[in-house]
Parts: sequence; structure tokens; C-alpha cells
Amino acid sequence: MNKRILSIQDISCVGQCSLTVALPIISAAGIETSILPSAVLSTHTAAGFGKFTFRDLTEDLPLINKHWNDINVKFDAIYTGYIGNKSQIEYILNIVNTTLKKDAPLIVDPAMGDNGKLYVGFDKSFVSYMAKLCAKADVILPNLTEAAYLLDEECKLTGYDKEYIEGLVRRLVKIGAKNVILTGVSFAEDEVGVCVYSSEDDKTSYYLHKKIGQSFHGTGDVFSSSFVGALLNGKSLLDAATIAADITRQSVALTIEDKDMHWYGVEFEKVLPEYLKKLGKI
Ligand code: PXL
Repeated sequence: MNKRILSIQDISCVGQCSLTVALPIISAAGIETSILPSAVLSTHTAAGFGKFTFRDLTEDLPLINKHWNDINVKFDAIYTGYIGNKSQIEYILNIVNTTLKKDAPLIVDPAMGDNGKLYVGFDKSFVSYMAKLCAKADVILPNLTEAAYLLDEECKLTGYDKEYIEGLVRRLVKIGAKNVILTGVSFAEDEVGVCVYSSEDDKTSYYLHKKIGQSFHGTGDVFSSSFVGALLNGKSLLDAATIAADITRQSVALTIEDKDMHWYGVEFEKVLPEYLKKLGKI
């Protein structure tokens, strides 16, 4: 029987992020992907699209959960991303408690900021709620900005060393998360990658690769979704993070190669065959 995951994040109708990324990538990995939209937006909220619509679905969350509980719907994993507002976090914790199978993983991408800043619409109080969700997670996938906000620390984006990174991941597991995949780690100008930390064996590993100068919106969602699909296919934390980093980097490279490229997200669709090869599916 196929595994079934629930992904909770917004639908940005146009913008190549959140559920429009998670659904195709995790489905391609052979995992049935149920979704729970936290909000429906006309586009994502980053600069460039102008004034976006935002339909908040907070009230629907407990109703959907009640129906699922009535018919005993259970999931083999839950993966959360961009959450519409802090009051949704309590509902999501309840969904996790009542629908996640015993010993099944909760994977949390605390998608709330980048480049030292929180996304539009979020504040420190939202961060404290997101920290509560991270506390219950088997794996969290913050970038450097999100890690610093979760710890209520000053955000260092450059000029740090391994000691700083390893301190960050160890302080993050003190919040409660069992494993941390920290993204956007870079010790030299021409490289970037991930730090993988498992609290069980207190071990940090790195996967660093050549940096592509241009950054794109939605790469965090491509990374997290590819990671989740690989993890649920039995890959280790480090192997899943390595596959996800490669898929994200290749998506960026192919987007840049496209002379009619769009600016708002990456053309991850082109890399799906490569993803399936890495998972040993084709
Ligand atoms: O990629 C993260 C993300 C998801 N959803 C929405 C966003 C963003 C980042 O800005 O605006 C609506």
C-alpha cells in the first residue's frame, strides 16, 4: 500500500511555492499526498506581484479535522510549511495529535522568513507559535534566518564558522525538535549547502556544493518537498538532504538557462525525471 502524507501549507495560485510545489514533487516520489490548505492566495507574498488576495481558512481547520476523526483518517507522515497565522498552529497541533499514526514523522518547514527578515504578515509572536510546532517535530528544516528567529537570536548571514552553525542546531533541538536540517549554510563565497544534525547520536554532517549566484523564491519549498519525498522512500537524513539540495540547485540552474525564464519561482518540473532517478524509481 502507498504511504499517505498530509501536507499543510497555503495554496499560492500563481508563484510556484508551497502546495503547488509539494503536491507534484511528493506525488512523483510515489507518496499519496493529501493536502490541507492553510490559506488561498492569488500569488505568493514576496515583492513583485503587487497586492495579493488572502483567503484565510483558519475556521475550516477544526471542521476538516473533526470529519477526518469521525471517519478515522490517519497519515504516515505530516509535513507543514507556510502557515497562515498563529491561531492555526493550535489547530495544527490537534490535527497532528489525532491523525498522525503512532511513530510516524512530523516534518516542519518553519517557512516564515529569509535573508534576515520575516515574510510580510509575520511577527515575533507568530515565531513563538511556530516554535511550539517545531518542538513536536521529528525533523525541522529552517534556513539561517528562521533558525535565528526561532531561537530569538541575532541573525548572522555571513562571517560565521562551524562552531556557530553547530551551536545553532544544538540549541534548536533544545526547543524539542529531534533532527535539524539547516539550509543556506556557507563557509566560503562560492559554496552553499546544508547542515544535518541528529540529536540521537549528536552528529553533524554537511553537504556543501557550488553556489549559483542568483537566488530564487520558492527554492525552500522545492528543497523541503524533495527532502520529504526522499525521506519517506527510506533515505537517511543526510541522503535525503543531499538529494534535495541537488534537485534544488539543478532547478535553479535550469531556470537561469531558460531565456524566457520567469522571476517568481524555479522550474522544478524539468528536474522531476532526475529526482526519480535519484530515488531509484526509474
Ligand atoms: O515559499 C514560502 C512561501 C509560501 N507561501 C507564501 C509565501 C512564501 C514566501 O514568501 O509568500 C504565501
